[in-house]
Amino acid sequence: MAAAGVSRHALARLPEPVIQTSPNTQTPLFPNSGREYNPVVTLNGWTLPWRMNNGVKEFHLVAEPVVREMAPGFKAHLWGYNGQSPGPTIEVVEGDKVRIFVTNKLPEHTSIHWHGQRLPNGMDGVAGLNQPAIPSGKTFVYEFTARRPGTFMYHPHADEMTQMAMGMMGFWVTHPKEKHSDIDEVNRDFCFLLNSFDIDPGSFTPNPATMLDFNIWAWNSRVFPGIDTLNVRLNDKVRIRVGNLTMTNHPIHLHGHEFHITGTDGGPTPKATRWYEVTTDVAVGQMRQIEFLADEEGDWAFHCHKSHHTMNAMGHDLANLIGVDHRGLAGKIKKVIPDYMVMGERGMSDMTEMEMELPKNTLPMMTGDGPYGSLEMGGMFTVLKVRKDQAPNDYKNAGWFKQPNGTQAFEWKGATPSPSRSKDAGSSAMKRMHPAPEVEVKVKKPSGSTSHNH
Ligand SMILES: [Cu+2]
Repeated sequence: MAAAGVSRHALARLPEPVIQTSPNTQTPLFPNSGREYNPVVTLNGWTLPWRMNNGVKEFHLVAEPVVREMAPGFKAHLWGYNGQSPGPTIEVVEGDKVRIFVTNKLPEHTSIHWHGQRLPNGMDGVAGLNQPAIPSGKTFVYEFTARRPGTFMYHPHADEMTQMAMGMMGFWVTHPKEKHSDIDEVNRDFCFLLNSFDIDPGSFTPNPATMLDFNIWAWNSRVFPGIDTLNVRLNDKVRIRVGNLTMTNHPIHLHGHEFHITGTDGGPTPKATRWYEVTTDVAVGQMRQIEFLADEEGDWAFHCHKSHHTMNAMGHDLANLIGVDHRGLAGKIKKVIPDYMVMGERGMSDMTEMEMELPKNTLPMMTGDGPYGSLEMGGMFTVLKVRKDQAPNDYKNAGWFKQPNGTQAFEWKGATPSPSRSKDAGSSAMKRMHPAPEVEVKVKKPSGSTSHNH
């Protein structure tokens, strides 16, 4: 059994599981036993407390159905650990002996794989390969030593497609036991997982059979405007750790600063191999650690660069009506088909103005008000807030940044001469062999939303 090596004494003293009910970012958990380290801050999450038992750090994870508030007004029925999806972050120190009790309160069997860790083969958590699956109602024990420092995650390796589609995952950080030449000390250390769901507008439970066509793009099972901001002090050294448990890649992009990739789930990157980036792609099953000096004050966007990943649930196959005047049409169609939705003729920002009635428990596709209007964002988007008066270890949101006079884009009130355009650019460089007739591409006429044409 996977419990091999665990004494009956230890099993008899199962630690009380700690359950979290809040989806808010919790203050960092400073260690009150074991070795010292600088704790991480889990975005819209928390770190699991432990107890020491004869020199072993003991944790208790409970796999169970949870209700996760993904943003105010939008709750999802997910599976997770200890009351939340994702589960709590586990933080240990390199060399720590760790014992994790896993209680299965799901309606089906499960297991936990400790992604990226060096450990005995029987602790790797692949059900059927390394251990029998943990049946519903049973508790298994995993024991290993956290052998290398770094950024890791955990997730089931039993009915994976269902269980990850339902939100079962968590973060793991192993802090270095001593100064490490490739691991710098930082002032702020954030972490979160990228996850995705397929939740039909108006419903609560993800479709676990979905393979690629997800419609909710989340960070730690939260979507903008529900994702907390990253609040830092001017000139803080900041680390952000990101893991990808969705089924596609995410180019994560930070505004206003350049960062180094200082580590992956394979360990810290040697300093000589680092170069500056402002976007880093996090592939499926990968983790990336980015680090930068927050030396520019302001509210800086931080998001996935796939533009449909910064949107919330939308009906699929929307008719493209850009350039088509459908004023008055949507209202008439909505009398017949109440949830009729069209892409606006001037782009999708129309839709945020249309104030369409949405099914219950559905967020608008693009939302979130800023100091200057709608941000027209959803999904994988939040803000890095750099402030000179943010106190050390204060993670509170300081509100909107007030740009100093003369440092903000403004409306030009002077004359606007029409731009001169080159009439034959291109044709002089490469002449057409057979002159083609001028063709204008026709836009599709409104024929009803194809997802609702029943
Ligand atoms: Cu993305």
